[in-house]
Amino acid sequence: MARVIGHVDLDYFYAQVEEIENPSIRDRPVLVCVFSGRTEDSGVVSTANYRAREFGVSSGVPIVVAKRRLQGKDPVLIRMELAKYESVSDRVMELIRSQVDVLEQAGIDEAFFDLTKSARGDYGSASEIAKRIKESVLNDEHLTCSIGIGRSKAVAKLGSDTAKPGGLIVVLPDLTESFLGKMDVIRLYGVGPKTTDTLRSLGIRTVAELARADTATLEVAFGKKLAAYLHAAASGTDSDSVKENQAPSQFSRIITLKDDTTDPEEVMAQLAGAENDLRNKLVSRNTSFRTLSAIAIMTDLSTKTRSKTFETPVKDLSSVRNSTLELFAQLSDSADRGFRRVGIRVSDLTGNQDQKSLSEFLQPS
Ligand code: DCP
Ligand code: CA
Ligand code: CA
Repeated sequence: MARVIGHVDLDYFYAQVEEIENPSIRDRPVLVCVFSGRTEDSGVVSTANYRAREFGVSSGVPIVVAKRRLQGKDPVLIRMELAKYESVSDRVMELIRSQVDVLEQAGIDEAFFDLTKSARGDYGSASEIAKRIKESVLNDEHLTCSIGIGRSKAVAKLGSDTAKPGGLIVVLPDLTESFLGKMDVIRLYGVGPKTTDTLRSLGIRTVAELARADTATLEVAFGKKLAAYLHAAASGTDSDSVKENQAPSQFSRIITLKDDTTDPEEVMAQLAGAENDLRNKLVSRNTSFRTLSAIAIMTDLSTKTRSKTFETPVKDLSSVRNSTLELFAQLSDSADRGFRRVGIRVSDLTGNQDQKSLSEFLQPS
């Protein structure tokens, strides 16, 4: 059966999350910034929406430069809040994971997936599944994304890149060479500026030229392994499979409180959304936990945790809410200052890891 590989990437991710939270900023240039704190404007742009990109403002641009380029354009600058984007990312990944054979997360806003079985090797069916994935991400999270489908990871990634923003590109196996051909080598997955420079020095600029390049020459320049990958990627025959990510050993969610407080009831109320995210994550991964921890980051940025380990694995986080509340009450009793950020962590995970415990293994039922 023909391999059917997909790649999904969310559009202007951090900035899009901010737009969803505050739709009134949609038509203005939106910059998510990492402020380094030395002066008011020191730091860089983490990402920008497409409105801002029209004026040459994108990831990595210093905030001062961005402000100058957007003078008179009414830009919105927002402080980057990673935990928020991670939580959205987790939900999106779970949503997509449920619609594909295998999912391999490759970054906070992107993943490879395999559709070979569910599409039965058929690219028309794969296209339908990809459309449904896009719709579900839009319906459930209000986010737009771009998807590429092709016969290898490198082709799928180039597809989503080319489809951006908001598109879907299906590269039929027979059309792979013509799709890849004229592209600049720097656009290939895994090819950075350094590799590009070396390729240029060898007179190789396009993917087609790389596909035709002499193997021995590439091996001298890059070594056997990278040379083989480059050659395969350029001809769309890279054979690396989509691998489910390693099962993590813990999950956590941390939020910033609206006001510094140590009131456990108030903390629990503000944590409700995060707690629900964590609960759903465990459910969708069919994972239970034995250890529950409450985390508090104080106003002086020191961190304190209190943990409780249950006799038997817990499936539903909401069923132990009293314990979570109790742990925050303990943290509150010992606190000599307010909490700024709070979180819940679950660890000692079991289930869905496809790994039996040693005792189960030794005593087959
Ligand atoms: N990011 C960052 N610094 C960078 C590049 C990216 O902090 N130099 C963060 C912010 C992005 C996120 O990672 O929102 C995802 O990166 P992408 O490269 O996928 O870029 P975007 O999603 O922002 O935009 P695009 O629509 O081009 O995918
Ligand atoms: Ca992206
Ligand atoms: Ca990305």
